[in-house]
Amino acid sequence: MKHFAVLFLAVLGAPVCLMAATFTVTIAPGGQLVFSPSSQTINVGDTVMWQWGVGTHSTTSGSTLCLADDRWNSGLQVNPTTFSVTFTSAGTFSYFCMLHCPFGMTGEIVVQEPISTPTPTATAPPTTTVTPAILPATPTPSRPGVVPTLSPSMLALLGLALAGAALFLLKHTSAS
Ligand SMILES: [Cu+2]
Repeated sequence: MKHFAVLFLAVLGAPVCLMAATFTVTIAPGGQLVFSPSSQTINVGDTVMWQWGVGTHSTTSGSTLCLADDRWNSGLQVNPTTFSVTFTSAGTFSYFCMLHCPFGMTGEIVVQEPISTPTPTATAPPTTTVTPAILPATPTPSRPGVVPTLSPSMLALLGLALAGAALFLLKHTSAS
């Protein structure tokens, strides 16, 4: 669905701002000491929303050795609680539950660079197109006899007309 939207935007040539998505991770569904899913892959700019299930838990960023790294920490919460983090850089971010990390209650968020970021090709320098005004116009033949577009019959007609005009002028100049 998201990809269709992105494609649609790309086709339209609209400025590509990837539509951020929100992924839900359930904390201890049914009271199990797990994050579900334990590994969630998202794109940069997406948001993960943790939703508390059964029991008291936290989502606390840090290594699987249960050491917090202070990227985020919901603190201990119970249902109904949600806690959201928007990821603005790529990487793999581990986290755990403060209470149950020793029981293996850990998870990770894998943040990828968006796969299809069409680089805007419209920014190609438009200065490469030479403005036609600067170009010297193709010289038009100034001699009337060599106009190549006239067919021989047209030339004959023109000759006749010229001859007529000459005769006409000759007649009038001699009459005066
Ligand atoms: Cu817990």
